[in-house]
Amino acid sequence: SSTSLNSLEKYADELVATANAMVRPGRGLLACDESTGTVGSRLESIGLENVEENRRDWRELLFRSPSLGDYVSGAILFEETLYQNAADGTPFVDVLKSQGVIPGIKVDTGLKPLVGGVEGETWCSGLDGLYDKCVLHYAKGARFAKWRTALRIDVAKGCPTDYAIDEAAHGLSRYARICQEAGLVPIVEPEILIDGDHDIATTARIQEVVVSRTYQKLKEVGCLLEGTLLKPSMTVAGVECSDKPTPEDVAKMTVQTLERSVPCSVPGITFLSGGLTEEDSSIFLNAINSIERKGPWAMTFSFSRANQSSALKAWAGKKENVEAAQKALLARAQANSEASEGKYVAGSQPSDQESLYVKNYCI
Ligand code: 5MM
Repeated sequence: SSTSLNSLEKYADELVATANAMVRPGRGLLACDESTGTVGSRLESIGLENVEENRRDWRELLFRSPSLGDYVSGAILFEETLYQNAADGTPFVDVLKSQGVIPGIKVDTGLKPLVGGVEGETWCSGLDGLYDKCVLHYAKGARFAKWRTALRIDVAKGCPTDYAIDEAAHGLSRYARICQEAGLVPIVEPEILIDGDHDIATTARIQEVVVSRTYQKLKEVGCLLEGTLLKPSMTVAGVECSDKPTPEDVAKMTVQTLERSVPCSVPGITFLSGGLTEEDSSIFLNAINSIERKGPWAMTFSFSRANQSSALKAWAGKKENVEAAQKALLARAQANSEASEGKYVAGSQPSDQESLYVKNYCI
């Protein structure tokens, strides 16, 4: 490989400009980088077969939503989608660019069992050949990348183990540095799964360690933090915890956790939705942006399920429903855009109230 370890200067200005453009006011990210299996279960839920044409039609519906760029600055794509064309032959990259949406690419190759950890712990794969793939993705038009690693909380079993946290931080830092060498802004995603009955204070305590360790490693490998983004989970209680925090509790604990662990050189924090409902995701994001804080970063959305769920149902795989589905997507995109500025009025946009929680969302 032609990787040079000292070539960050080549892309430094561009990385910083891209990262800042992605979190400019009122904008967030549409995560639609479901791997083939995951998008397949979404399509199957509306009675469609998991074939390339259906995956293309679904993504085309999303990308052609009128004025998507008013709310969305970037779309995270699976590799198939980055290199795919719309039905009329227009490359998806061009469809997105014409909407003012920056194409991005999921470059991790999935979670694997962490041998030596506690049963159920995982590590994130994808470093092999990563630099050369990033060079190709950049040439195709991608300007940022994503790598999701997931940690579970199970206090009785000692999870996450130190080993799992170290491995997560190590993988994220190596990925981030490699992406920057190739001109892609790395989105650093250490997800804390919501599975479990732990309280919000436990999540906060563990997340603070995970995020702090991640930045320690990012600094060790010489990442340009101004050209990175963080994609964390919001600091919530486990899904089975009987003590449900209010949106104000979530906002307070999320901001406190991130203020204790994220350097101020990072331009933005783009939250995942992690199984929260569409409306809760927007309400929590709005609360986060409504309280006083010291942290200087933009705090916005990078939701997958909480951006797409009602749109998918409205579509139901039928041509005549495309417009209704696009309206549903734009409703949530607008809600989340408003929430990113602390201006969302709960219930002012339609949502499906269904739980989007998927047990053990890490395989
Ligand atoms: C869209 O799903 C992404 C890829 O997952 P798979 O490789 O398992 O298909 C996932 O990384 C997603 O971007 C994040 O989990 C955020 O999505 P949510 O639904 O939690 O907002």
